[in-house]
Amino acid sequence: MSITIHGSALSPFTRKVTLVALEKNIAFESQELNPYSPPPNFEAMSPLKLIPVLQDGDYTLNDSSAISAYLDVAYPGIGKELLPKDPKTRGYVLWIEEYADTALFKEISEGVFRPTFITQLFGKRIDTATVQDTIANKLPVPLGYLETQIIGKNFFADERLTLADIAVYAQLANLEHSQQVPKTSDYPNLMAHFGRMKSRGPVAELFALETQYLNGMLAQLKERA
Ligand SMILES: N[C@@H](CCC(=O)N[C@@H](CS)C(=O)NCC(=O)O)C(=O)O
Repeated sequence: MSITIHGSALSPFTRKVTLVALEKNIAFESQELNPYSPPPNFEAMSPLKLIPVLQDGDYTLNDSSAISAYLDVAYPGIGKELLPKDPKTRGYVLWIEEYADTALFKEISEGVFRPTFITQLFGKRIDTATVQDTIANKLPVPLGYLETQIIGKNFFADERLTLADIAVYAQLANLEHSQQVPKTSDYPNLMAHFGRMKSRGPVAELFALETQYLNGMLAQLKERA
């Protein structure tokens, strides 16, 4: 079977499933799919017209949470289990994943990443006012909540890497690409967790590739200007 992850390097949900595959040592290839200039068959492939999309042989699956859960059980022997079996721990991991996918994604994507980069793709200027308002007034809410959840722990659950850690990192990485990493003094435990995630081999390698992709995109925009 060959596995393909269709998505885009700077999409946090693509990053989440890519890291799940990397951390579990599952062989896969990445296929660039830009949802803003999609292929003609995109809706058939992704009914919500969102990335990522997983292709495992003739099996197609949408949604990063569904894909992560699928990979965790479809390839059990290969790497570590990212969704714990204990019901309460598993429930908590899924909650933190959902919180990151919803609350962090909303503020980071709409309030920081899009106004910084996606606007430029559409020929508009960086929307500094939105970025500043998000950083000062909106982002502190989810960051503050996650800080309370990681105090005194190395990982969100089970004293080991789970999907919760990957999901939170996957969103926070776009703050780093936007050069808007929160101050360590404001969120010491969450930022320490972010630092530990960044120092993992697969995470660091992927971040380097993402940076290359972003630099290429910015160089193209400069040429166009
Ligand atoms: N719940 C979905 C969310 C996926 C999502 O929002 N993907 C974004 C990219 S990060 C997208 O495809 N956006 C395209 C659009 O909004 O048109 C998941 O977890 O996969």
